[in-house]
Amino acid sequence: MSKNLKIIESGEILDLQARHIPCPKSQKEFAIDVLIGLSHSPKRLPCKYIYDERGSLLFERIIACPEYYLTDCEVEILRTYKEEILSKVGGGKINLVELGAGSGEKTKILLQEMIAGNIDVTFIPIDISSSAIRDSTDSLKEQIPGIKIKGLVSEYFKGIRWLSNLDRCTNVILFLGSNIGNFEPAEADVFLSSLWNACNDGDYLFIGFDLKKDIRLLLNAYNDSGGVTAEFNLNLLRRINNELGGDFNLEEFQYYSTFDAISGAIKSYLISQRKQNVVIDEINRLFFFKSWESIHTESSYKFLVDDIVKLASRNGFEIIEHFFDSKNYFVDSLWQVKKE
Ligand code: AVJ
Repeated sequence: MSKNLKIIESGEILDLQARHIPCPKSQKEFAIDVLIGLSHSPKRLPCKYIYDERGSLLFERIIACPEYYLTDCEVEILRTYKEEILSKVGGGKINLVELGAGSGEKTKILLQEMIAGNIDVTFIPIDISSSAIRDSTDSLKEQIPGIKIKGLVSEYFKGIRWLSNLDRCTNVILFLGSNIGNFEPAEADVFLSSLWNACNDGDYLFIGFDLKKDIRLLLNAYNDSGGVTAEFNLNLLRRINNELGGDFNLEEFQYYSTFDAISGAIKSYLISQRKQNVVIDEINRLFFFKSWESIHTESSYKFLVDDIVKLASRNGFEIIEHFFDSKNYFVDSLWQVKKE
């Protein structure tokens, strides 16, 4: 770790993932995860692989769908409570760290408020995708002149640990958009306790949760009338075709998503509409699909406030405040790391 320590200048991007070998490590991981997922019964694929360049653009289009209420709610929360949120985290030197940087639109609301309030802030987007970091860094530098940005291309925890070795700032970590909902419950605990370990006492986590609500609203959000969410999920198979030499016929797979009331999650699937074989060259495998056999592609967990309270306390965080939108569809919760 300490060998990696190097002060990065504002505007510079440090790539902790850089490898000087022709076959990137990430490509091998993709192949292995596809092999494991399609060999599993029932078949499954990790949703993180939806997000190549095309997948990220499709997600931007989902955000623009009228049925997908999550982003609008969170933007409303940030616009309404930005001053209150910032008054809670105090006025010292702050690292605003964003996990899974996205387009930076929501973060911009907080950053502009901090800069207007003369808070000494450095924005640190952390993402394993260097193109995502490059894009959000470039657009924010353009939109907020004089902003200090240090992009970190790294796995989340490696990046945060690197930060806490670096300086004595308060870290305010953003994990927005109900991205936490993509983890299975046991994985969410591993994620939060690892985050706690990487943080210093007194650091903050500002984390978004989509709340349980009328099931019709939930179902509509994942079944938009324009079929964008279907395309988004199918992008997984397209990526396997393009990057791993797969021969999935996308027309033969139907997107289906449903609310599982027992686990409390929207579960999304790609379903083989007929009996077929799929060859994936890069992993030297042929996969057999029965007719109507499913591949689980994504879980999007929905929460009760009570679930959130337990999640925080179980993993060593103290809840400072919940910020709700006016419809009570979504909550951004401000937590503080307690180590003493
Ligand atoms: C970005 C993970 C929060 O689960 O709602 C949107 C992704 N999937 N539509 C979600 C997604 C289908 C989204 N998250």
